[in-house]
Amino acid sequence: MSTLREKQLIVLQLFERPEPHVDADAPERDIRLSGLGRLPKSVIFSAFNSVHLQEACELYQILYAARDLIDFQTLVQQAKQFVNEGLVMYAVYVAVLHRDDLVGVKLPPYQEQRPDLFIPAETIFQAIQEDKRRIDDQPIIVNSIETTTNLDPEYKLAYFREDIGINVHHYHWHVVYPATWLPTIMGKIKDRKGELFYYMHQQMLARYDCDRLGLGLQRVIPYHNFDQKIGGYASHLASVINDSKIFASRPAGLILQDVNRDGQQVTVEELERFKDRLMQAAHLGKVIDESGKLVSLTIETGIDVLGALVEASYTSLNSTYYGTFHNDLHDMLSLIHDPDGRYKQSIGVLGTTATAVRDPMFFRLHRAVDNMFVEYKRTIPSYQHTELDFPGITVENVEVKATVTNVLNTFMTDDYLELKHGVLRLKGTVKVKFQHIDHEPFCYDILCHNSTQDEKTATVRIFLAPVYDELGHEIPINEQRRFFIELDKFQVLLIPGLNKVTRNSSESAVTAKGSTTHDEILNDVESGSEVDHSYCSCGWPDYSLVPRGNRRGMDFVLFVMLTDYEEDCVDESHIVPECKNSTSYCGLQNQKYPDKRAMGYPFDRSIKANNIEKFLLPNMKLQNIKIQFNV
Ligand code: CUO
Repeated sequence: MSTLREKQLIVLQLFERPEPHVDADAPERDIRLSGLGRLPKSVIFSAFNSVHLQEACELYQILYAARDLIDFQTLVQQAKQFVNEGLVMYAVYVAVLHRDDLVGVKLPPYQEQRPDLFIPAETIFQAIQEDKRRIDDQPIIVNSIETTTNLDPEYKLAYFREDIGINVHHYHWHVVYPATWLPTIMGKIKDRKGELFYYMHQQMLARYDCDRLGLGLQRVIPYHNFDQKIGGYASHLASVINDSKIFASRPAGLILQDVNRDGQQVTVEELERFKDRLMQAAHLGKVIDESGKLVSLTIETGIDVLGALVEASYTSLNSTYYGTFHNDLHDMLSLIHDPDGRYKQSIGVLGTTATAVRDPMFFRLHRAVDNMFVEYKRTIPSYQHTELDFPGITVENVEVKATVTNVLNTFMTDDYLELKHGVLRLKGTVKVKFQHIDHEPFCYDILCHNSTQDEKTATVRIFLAPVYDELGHEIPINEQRRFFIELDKFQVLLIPGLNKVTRNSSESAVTAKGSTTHDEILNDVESGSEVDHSYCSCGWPDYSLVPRGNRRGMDFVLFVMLTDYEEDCVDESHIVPECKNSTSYCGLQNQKYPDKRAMGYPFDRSIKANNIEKFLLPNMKLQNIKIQFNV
């Protein structure tokens, strides 16, 4: 039985790049791997392409089922010789995250493994050149370049779309929740996976739209007219492991085309049909399953079923009839520049989960998808008072404590990414210097009163939304509810009488607390310290917890609500989770989602009140705050 330290070393070794074997000394192939190696090594692996996904699914199932770590290691080494490298890496990430014998082992940060998916090729190639020319082992620093000019208004949002932490979060989310996950084969549930697909992406959109308003831009326009010309984007990325294939850029003005290349066939007409069928399911609250039977979307599980249908995941009730709408849309948009492959162009960034968020079309695509879920939620009755109140509990006051009370400051800060551990095969340390958004630390002070005779455990739910729209008008409540971003959710024990609850921004249940670098993992291993804390790499970056705001100080409303934990808790709440990062957006590994309420509650359903003040009950409170961006 290996120690955690030994396992950690094994996992790090899995990611080392092998020298290619010449035929003479090619290793024997394990019979379990026969049939794999279908995707050519030169092709960029896409976790939205159904052909790629099927092969990746077969591989991670084999790796997950490996007898022990030696067997696992041998299979990975063999697979690396003849299977597409990006596909192997994805399968290894999925298998490591889920194998019972690797609980507590850290995965090397993906951005260090694949810096070429996060840093422009110009910078990557400069790093490679400077490393080649090095005369000593001193660290080399290179500066990341900008990918757009301000001739494109979308340039203003590049700091968000091209943020490394946000893209890594998105990659990991799709590794934790693979579209191809089959609980029957893997033996583990992915609780409310379809609902989380809806909610996590909805929150990304809400955060993006908050920042758009702050920058004086219109909120995202859904992409549902497929005959419409779309905007352009150039990522400047190249996939080093696929012969440095360039991720195709997209000039403005292209229109969606039928795709027919590399074993992939999807037509725009089909996509329209799937869209209409999905909308019909959302409106009627009924889905036709594979056997032709009508299945009702219930209040408890309807959104989960619809999420699986729209993505579409392998647990879709009927992918023959409803297609794989969302994945196909990623796929088709990523090939819009060369839909039949005549120019041998690679995909654009929308085709991979690590790069898709960079493209403004990611948000337009997902806004269209989100609208399907909103249409469905509109058919569900608004929450009754009894579903919102917490008798005996009153929130008296809420304040955000920072340098100035109820004012939050944001700013850009420098950061560095180490390139030497990943696929670039560098001789020494080369770091890319880049910038990301950040905010000052803050805490919430919540004063609440428990007028009952008993102690009560409350779930504290904290959300934030902008007050004014693009034109400076107050945002109507049923539009504003789509802007509400979740900042935190936690439990607190309230004694009878007055209670003061203080919570730090760094404790947020939506964020990951900064990823552990490859060097830090190595240090742990070398210093002999057992890595005893569990790890999960999914999670919104802590530095991006609050919106950017604007220079004048942008008006937001903070919403705090206390609900009865006895009604929120799930049966398994007493189990100590293996991985507790960002539970709101990532769930708990191998356990039920730790909140019985609908994701996004209480803003997931239409609100009858005319404005947010009228929606309030005694267990809720608002606080106006400003977010000021400092240059
Ligand atoms: Cu995450 Cu479309 O599902 O990018």
